[in-house]
Amino acid sequence: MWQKEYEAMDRAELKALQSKRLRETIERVYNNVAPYRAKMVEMGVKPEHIKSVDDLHLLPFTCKQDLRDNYPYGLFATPLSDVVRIHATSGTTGKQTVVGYTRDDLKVWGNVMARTFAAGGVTKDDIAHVSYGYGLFTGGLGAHGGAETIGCTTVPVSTGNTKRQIQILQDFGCTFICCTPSYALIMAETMAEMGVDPASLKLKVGFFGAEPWTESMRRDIENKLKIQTRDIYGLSEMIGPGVSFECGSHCGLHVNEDHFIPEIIDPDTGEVLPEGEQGELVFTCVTKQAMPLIRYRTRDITRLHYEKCTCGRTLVRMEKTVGRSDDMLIIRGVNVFPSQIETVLLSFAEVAPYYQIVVDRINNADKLEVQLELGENKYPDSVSELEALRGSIGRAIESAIGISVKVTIAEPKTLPRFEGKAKHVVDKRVLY
Ligand code: DLL
Repeated sequence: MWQKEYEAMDRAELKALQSKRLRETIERVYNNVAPYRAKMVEMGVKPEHIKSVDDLHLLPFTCKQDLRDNYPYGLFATPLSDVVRIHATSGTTGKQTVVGYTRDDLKVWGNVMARTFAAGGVTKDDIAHVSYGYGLFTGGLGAHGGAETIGCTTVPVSTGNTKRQIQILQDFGCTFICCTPSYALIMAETMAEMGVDPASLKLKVGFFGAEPWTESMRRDIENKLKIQTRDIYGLSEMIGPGVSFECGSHCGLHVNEDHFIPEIIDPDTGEVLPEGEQGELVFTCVTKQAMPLIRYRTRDITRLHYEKCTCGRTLVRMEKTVGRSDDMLIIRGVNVFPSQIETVLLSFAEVAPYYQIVVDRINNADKLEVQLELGENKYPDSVSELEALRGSIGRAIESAIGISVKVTIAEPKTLPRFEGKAKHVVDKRVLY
């Protein structure tokens, strides 16, 4: 599944291919996606102005807000009857960011994920253990599609029940694993508790992503699980996992540029930055049928390197991302915006506008706590009433963001007050 004809393509030929695909995509979105046509008309850009990738800067940006404004299907470029799959991820409010795939899009997805796995040495004789969540999140089904495209025996384990996962690893003889890097560490810890020696497993390599992780976490996972590791990056708005992947040289993640054209911009001005500079990563989909996004602002901060890699690939390499230019938190692989929590809190008449969102990583698992105060005269008289209120706030937050939360009702006037910009998020996680 190493697709040399694309992965090691001469860069001039790659540019010609990207330019052709870009022209076709712009023509399609202009004709089929009203919000894009409106933006282009407003900027005075017509499809015929876009001759090559050098003209990308003429096109409008897309951001999460555009997906929200056109919720759920307003940015689709094909009729819904051609869309065979929907995925979704949290948006900045309670509304999800919805993405769609045609049958061909799923084929492309399977293909880019197959490249990802092949770069880690996977062949059809391997057995995949997929512990990314299956469902609206793209991790589970994305990895699943790639493993099946290669022809691997694919085990759709999904998340949770770590002891059972380890039993499956042992009994089914899985040779590679796909999950978040923090879950890999939880697995290692659980194996130690269960007295399972990782070296006795058939696992050879793991494909970890969906959240930031560092080189020291990599060493830790490799030592504890006795496997090789590969970083995999992606986002639902592009396709899911499969946007970029690491090869054995470990010198950045190769972007599947024949499908996703990257740019680096200054997050404040939107100006395209010169090669090698650090800034916000922006992608344009040039093969997506159902929902081809143009110049999508990922908010992820990184830089790009165009020199050929020692592995032979010519695909550009992006460095591990160093953070985000917005306030999105990634908790246990799930995207959470503080504003989602705030919206829930504000819907309770008893809650005062003083609250803190505390994120920590305890034994490699992300923990989320919301500390709040109640308004004056709003503290109930009985403990049972207080507990009932705490319970309903917790359930409301959980149903808004999809992950569990500990709610703490603090004593009156004990949470910090801010004179300037309020700082509601305390992220104590140390990525070592
Ligand atoms: O997290 C897709 C994915 C699933 C990637 C499984 C890799 C593995 P979203 O839920 O839309 O999609 O979140 C996208 O997650 O903009 C980054 O901020 C972050 N992210 C994803 N992969 C990495 C990574 C999936 N390898 C957002 N390193 C992105 C750092 C990552 N951050």
